[in-house]
Amino acid sequence: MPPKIPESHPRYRSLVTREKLVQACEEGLVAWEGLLAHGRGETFDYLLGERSVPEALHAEKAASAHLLMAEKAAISVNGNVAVLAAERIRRLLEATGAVVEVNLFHRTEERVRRIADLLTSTGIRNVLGTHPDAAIPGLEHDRALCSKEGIFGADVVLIPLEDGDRAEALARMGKVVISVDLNPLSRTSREATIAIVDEVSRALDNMVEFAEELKGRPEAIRGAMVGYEKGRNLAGVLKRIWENLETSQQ
Ligand code: PTJ
Repeated sequence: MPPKIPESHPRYRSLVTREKLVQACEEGLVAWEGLLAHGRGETFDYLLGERSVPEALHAEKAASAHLLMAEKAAISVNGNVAVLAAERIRRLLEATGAVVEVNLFHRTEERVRRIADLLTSTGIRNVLGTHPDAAIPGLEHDRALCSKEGIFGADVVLIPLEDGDRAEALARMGKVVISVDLNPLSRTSREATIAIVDEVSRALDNMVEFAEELKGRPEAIRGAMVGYEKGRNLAGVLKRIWENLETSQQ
């Protein structure tokens, strides 16, 4: 058993999240590399003040609008996302009508099955990814594997905590690619159509709220879609980081 973290610790939530991921690694749900990815994410979250900045909310609203307007939307889930936000994924699926697919960078059949089981345990039906029948063109290796019914056939894909290479390959397929990545400089953020720079749990909570607010309101949906401009949005995020660093020196 890991040592119990006292609730009085000022970084209690962050420490509990770390413990959760370490334990999930030991149980074979999260890849060990997922811990490195989490550490990188935490750094950027510090720099952003550990909150959903206005640019993130703007991108999240646009993303929810795209998910609602999609002919077929798919949400890609990896080890980190399943452990941090399985329940939120379920709520977003219900709010948008998207499908979910387990899609791993460090793919093993065992881990795909465990993650699918975790998603199913939240009440999600039809978790895709356990029987891939297609491959993302231009990617070597098992990380290209996906399902026709899910990511391969979707016109809009949500890819939280994605590798840049795969984000680029999905964009090349002509899909609307929505990333969630705390690093505004990552290749994933650069390659996505909509780049959400926010912590994944907060981002999904906000997206559920926006989807519920926008549902059945085509004018508002269109407004959210056209009101987003990625370059301007990412520049705003970087400016905010810069300003936070400057004020922390005072
Ligand atoms: O489960 P697998 O095998 O599919 O592997 C998943 C990881 C995340 C290990 C894999 O996709 C990977 O190596 O990703 P990268 O290339 O390290 O990118 C992950 C990105 O997510 C980094 O840019 C981090 O800043 C960001 N990130 C990490 N934790 C969070 C995050 N963004 C939002 N919320 C987080 N909690």
